[in-house]
Amino acid sequence: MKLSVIMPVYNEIGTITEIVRRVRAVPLIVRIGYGPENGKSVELDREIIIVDDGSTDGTRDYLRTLEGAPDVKVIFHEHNQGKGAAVRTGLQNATGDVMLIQDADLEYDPREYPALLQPILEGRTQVVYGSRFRGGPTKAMFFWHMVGNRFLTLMTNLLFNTILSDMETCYKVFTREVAQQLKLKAPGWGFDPEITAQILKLGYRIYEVPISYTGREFGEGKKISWRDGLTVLWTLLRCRFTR
Ligand SMILES: Nc1nc2c(ncn2[C@@H]2O[C@H](COP(=O)(O)OP(=O)(O)OP(=O)(O)O)[C@@H](O)[C@H]2O)c(=O)[nH]1
Ligand SMILES: [Mg+2]
Repeated sequence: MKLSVIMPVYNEIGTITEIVRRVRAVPLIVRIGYGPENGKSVELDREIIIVDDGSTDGTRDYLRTLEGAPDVKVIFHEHNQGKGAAVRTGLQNATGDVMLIQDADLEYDPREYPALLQPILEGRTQVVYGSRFRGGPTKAMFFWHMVGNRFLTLMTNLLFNTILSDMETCYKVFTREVAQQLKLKAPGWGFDPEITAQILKLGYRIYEVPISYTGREFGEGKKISWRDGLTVLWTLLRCRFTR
């Protein structure tokens, strides 16, 4: 069984080397099942699909040094298109049985992959989201970001009759079967609401696993702003009320 880590990257020269190191370093050993010795361990193969979204800060030079590595596939977008477009390119090139989205900053911790994979490998679900709001250790960040996050997740729950705690999380993990049914088109920040809406409309229930979160400061490259929240809200409504 193989995991495809899909990594969208745009101007992340400060973190790209370290995140690639961390993704490569984490053992993909997952404990599953009950049984006499508390189940068995399954080890997954991995491929890392890195999609550079038109970076201009030197990220591309580093990524070129990875070309030819057996575990990494690097794809370069000619121009910046947005996270959604980068993830879509990644999914088109992924060959794994399970897909996992990994941002190229250091806000999320790859050591949590086994916990995220376990419900899928045990056959309990086809989709897992890592939630920053289910009791994991998290760095306390900005008040208004929390309000925005809660509001957008609440809207998702209202529109699609579910009880997610973190729709906007980067850690979205799903099987190839789910990936093949997605028809993603939002190029930018519409990615998270669009994929969530499509998954829920297909009838899948999302399984949430608590994760840690080490948010970065604006000085460290944080780019999200309140305007992006409007894109998310609009995407939720579009996906709910159109086909
Ligand atoms: N901001 C931005 N990120 C992109 C784009 N294309 C790909 N990405 C990548 O998408 C991932 C998410 O972007 P982030 O800027 O970290 O988004 P976020 O975590 O919601 O917000 P901040 O970390 O607060 O900026 C990162 O790996 C980016 O490098 C793009 O056009 N703009
Ligand atoms: Mg980030």
